[in-house]
Amino acid sequence: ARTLVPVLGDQLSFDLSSLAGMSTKDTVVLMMEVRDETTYVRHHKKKIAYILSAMRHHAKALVEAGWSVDYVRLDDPDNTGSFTGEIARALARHDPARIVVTEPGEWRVAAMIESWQTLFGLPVEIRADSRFLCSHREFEDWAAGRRELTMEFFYRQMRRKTGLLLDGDKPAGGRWNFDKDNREAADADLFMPRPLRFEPDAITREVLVLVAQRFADHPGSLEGFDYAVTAADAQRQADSFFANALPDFGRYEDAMLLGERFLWHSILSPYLNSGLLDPLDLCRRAEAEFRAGRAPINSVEGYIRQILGWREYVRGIYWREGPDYVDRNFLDHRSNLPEWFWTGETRMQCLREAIGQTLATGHAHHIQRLMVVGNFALLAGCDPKQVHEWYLQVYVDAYEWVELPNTLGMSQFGDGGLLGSKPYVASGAYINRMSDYCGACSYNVKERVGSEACPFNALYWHFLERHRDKLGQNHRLAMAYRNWDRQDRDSRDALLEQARTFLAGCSQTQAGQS
Ligand code: FAD
Ligand code: DLZ
Ligand code: SF4
Repeated sequence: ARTLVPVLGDQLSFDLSSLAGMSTKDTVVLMMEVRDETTYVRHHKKKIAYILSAMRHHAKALVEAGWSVDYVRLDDPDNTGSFTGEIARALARHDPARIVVTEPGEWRVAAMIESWQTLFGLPVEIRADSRFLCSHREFEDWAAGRRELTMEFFYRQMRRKTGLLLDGDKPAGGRWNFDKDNREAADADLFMPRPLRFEPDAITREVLVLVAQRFADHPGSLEGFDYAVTAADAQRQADSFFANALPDFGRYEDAMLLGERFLWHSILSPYLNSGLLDPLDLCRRAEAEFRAGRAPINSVEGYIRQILGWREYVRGIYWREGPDYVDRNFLDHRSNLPEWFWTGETRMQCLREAIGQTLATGHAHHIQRLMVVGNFALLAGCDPKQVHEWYLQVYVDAYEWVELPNTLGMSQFGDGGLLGSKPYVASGAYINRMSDYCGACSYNVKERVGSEACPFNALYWHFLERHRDKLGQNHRLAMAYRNWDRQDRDSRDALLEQARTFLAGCSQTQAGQS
């Protein structure tokens, strides 16, 4: 009997659990470009182009490997615009005996898939996503009974489970974590590694035209589209990272430089999250670089920790916390995002860089997301759900399972500190230490009050003061509160007034949301 296997846009892997053990003879793979997925938030144009082009290339590769693929295009006149509508049409075309599908990456789609069995009256088998290294059950077992879900302990368990960077039962290099060695600022360097760029082929060019026509009102630009859209090209990008950037990845992991979008980062997250690359494979390759003496332990351990630790951990949190995690707002933040989140047009050079680059390319690296954009939104008291929707829209690597815990949890403290014991807030001094942005800014990072003063400075103290009831007892903030309380009343009043004036002037409209 025939089986219908829907393959979603972030399931572009050959070793997908839904295809395991299936015969190419009795299986129809269904791939669906649908309006609802392109608009449940107004995704960045490059994100839509990347996903549709990668889907079309993957369908071609599946056909070449002998699978029967039924591919529904966005501009198909009968396209119903939703996964459920397209399943209904596919059932009429193929009359299968059952549906087998790999679990999706978000609650919204999971609910849809769970409705199919009753709705269509045929068996629907939902398989675990074996591309992740930690199952839901395993995460639950790890989390059960713990007071704090500390990533570091989860990560050590994952190291033991996979055997990555272990010498016997000891961590390679003598420590589990080399983060202390990874906080250097970088100087502009002509010999900085550059990621590969991929020229759009005929399939991508056709998608670019479609996206330009249909999604003209979505944020971001299509200009200079250079993402890899096939597994082979994504592998080439990975090869280039391991050969050129991994050795200094750790050292400069938190650094930021004007005009430099990539630094020593891998820029592989879009490919990992949509299935073109495999996380365990990347971790093993990184370890091989260390074992061969080509990359130091601080870089390799740091890189593996991001994938084996953070990536798996945030996914565990997402599914454990449930569909209403998105509504948490521990600090009761209510402000709208400033309008310039959709243009990058602000006097603050650091935000201009991070947001400008994001709108141009659909990518920013971790410290830009956390300590520039996220830090600002948190200090300014922006509604964490709006912040979440912005991140989900603008980053090419953003799917809810990974984006939401990072944004609402880690960055905005919306869950009250599930992922980190204190909010990630910092004054201008941190940004100045880790970047060369402030030298190019018309604000003065050393000033605290007045029209030239860096807004982060007053906002930082304003944040602490307004949340004293919720954060005043947090021992990791004790020093910050002591520093605040030591300042004389006039200075404190001036700082609070400075912050209030800035916040009032921040154009608090909700552009881009309509
Ligand atoms: P590298 O610096 O080269 O890191 C290696 C890999 O580790 C990445 O490719 C990624 O797969 C993984 N990784 C690193 N940090 C994290 C993390 N915190 N959570 C999960 N995986 C991690 N990452 C996403 O993949 N999608 C998102 O939507 C996303 N949203 C974020 C939102 C905020 C507010 C913050 C602070 C971080 C977010 N991240 C997200 C994590 C991180 O910023 C990106 O994974 C990283 O910038 C991707 O670039 P890269 O591939 O060059 O990463
Ligand atoms: C993000 C996205 C977009 C923009 N478009 C599609 C699409 O047309 N078809 C599809 O199958 N998937 C798309 N996706 C990815 C899905 O939204 C993703 O599979 C869900 O978020 C579940 O993880
Ligand atoms: Fe950003 Fe302040 Fe530095 Fe300007 S001075 S770049 S606003 S941290």
